[in-house]
Amino acid sequence: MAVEMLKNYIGGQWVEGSGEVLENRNPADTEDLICTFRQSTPEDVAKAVEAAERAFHEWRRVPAPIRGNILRRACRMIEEQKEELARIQTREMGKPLVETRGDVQEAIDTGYWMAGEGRRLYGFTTPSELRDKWNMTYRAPVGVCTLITPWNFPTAIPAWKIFPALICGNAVVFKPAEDVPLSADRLVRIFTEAGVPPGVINLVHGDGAPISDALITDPRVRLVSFTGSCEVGRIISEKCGRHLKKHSLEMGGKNVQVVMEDADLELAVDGALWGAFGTSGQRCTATSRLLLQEGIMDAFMERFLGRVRELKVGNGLGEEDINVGPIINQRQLERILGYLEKAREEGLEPVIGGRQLTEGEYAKGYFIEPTVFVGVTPEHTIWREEVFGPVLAVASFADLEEAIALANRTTYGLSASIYTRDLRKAFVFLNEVETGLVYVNAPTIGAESHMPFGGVKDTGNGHREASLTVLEIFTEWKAINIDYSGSFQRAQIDVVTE
Ligand code: UN1
Repeated sequence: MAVEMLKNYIGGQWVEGSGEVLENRNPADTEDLICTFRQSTPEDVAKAVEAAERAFHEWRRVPAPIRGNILRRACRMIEEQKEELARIQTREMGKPLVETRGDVQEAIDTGYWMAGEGRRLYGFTTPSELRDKWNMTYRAPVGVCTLITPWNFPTAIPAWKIFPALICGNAVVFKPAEDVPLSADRLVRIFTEAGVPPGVINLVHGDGAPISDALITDPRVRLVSFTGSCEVGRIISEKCGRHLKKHSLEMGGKNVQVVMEDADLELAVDGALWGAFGTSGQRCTATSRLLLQEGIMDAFMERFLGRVRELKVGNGLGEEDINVGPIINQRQLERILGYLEKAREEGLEPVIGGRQLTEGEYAKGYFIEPTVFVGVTPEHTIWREEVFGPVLAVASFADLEEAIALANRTTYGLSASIYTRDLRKAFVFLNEVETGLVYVNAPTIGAESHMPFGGVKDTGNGHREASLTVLEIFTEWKAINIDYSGSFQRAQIDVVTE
């Protein structure tokens, strides 16, 4: 069967990009060519922005509950196609089916939540200090939004951005990661078939760097929403800053799981295993540091390493019991191997794992063994930098105070978890740890779509996706003042004080 050549979607038309042909291959088996597509050029992006700008003015006038009906239809279609979308994801980016089904489910949950928002989008009314004057507010759309999304959640993260953007009345230019173009294609098809009008959602494929100016600095683009690395986020933020664009960034993490001596160790082992090695550690919420109280260090590590040894690494499309899929691509593989090398240069030796898997079933993919380093300190590179791979740094601590200090010894601030049976310790930790998400007796991954998602410090720039907080990103407050007194009244000046 001929390999499908994906197209961009601009102004309601499927059109080929103008740049070079790129390939989309399965990271578990690089002989599996999934589809091809063309790199978009700045001209392609400009057309998408133009189409979005034109469509925006119609779409923003569609009553929000009606926009909600269209989005609800899209949710139903995603639900119907859940298994197919999950399989596409696994083939494109490798995480096991159990996880890609969860990814699609996260998109469905977000979609229904946001479709319902069409009948809320609450503003507020408030008294005026002047007589016979009414003050009220509402949420207006921002305009054309550029959405730049990563490959690790190929349906969920685009959905986190597209659903709220559309319910609020914005039009979007969607630039998915070049590793997952097929998931993006299928998602956009669903929105169009559900009735999202032409131009309201536009899709441009390819590597972001050559088209970043077109995506970001075009005067018609009002907002950029990005999920990805800090490195790219900074570039985007600089461009947005210079051009005064609203922008929301959701970036890296160096997430910690703390285990106190009083914890349920089995539970904590389950948590660390899933947090560190789920999605092969390729989550911004992945557990990359594990802090163990001294008294349980040995007992915990014995159980934990036993379980790490049992993890099945492989092609997520194969048997259902695969726990750890491949690394997304050659570049990331090399990056992770570079961190392993660096750790060794800095005097660390893995207590388990530490190698690329290249034999047999692994020969055609990008696989790395689940890897654990013990005795890692804040001076080590793997303590400080986000590896985005199946690599866990373990250290011990004496008491809660030290655990909190160590947890906060990072420039990132996304997710943190503590395992303890002591309520007081849990509360002290959740208050003192510098992250946007905190878990008690649960792993650092697994955020729900109706809770604010995002972090502090270098993880973000002050926004929260998901839940109601995402509306702050995709709307602008309009403050309305209606003076029906018929007289000339000045605020602060013509105020009747008694
Ligand atoms: C990400 O890794 O970018 O909390 C998002 C979680 C998922 C989302 C992760 N619900 O791990």
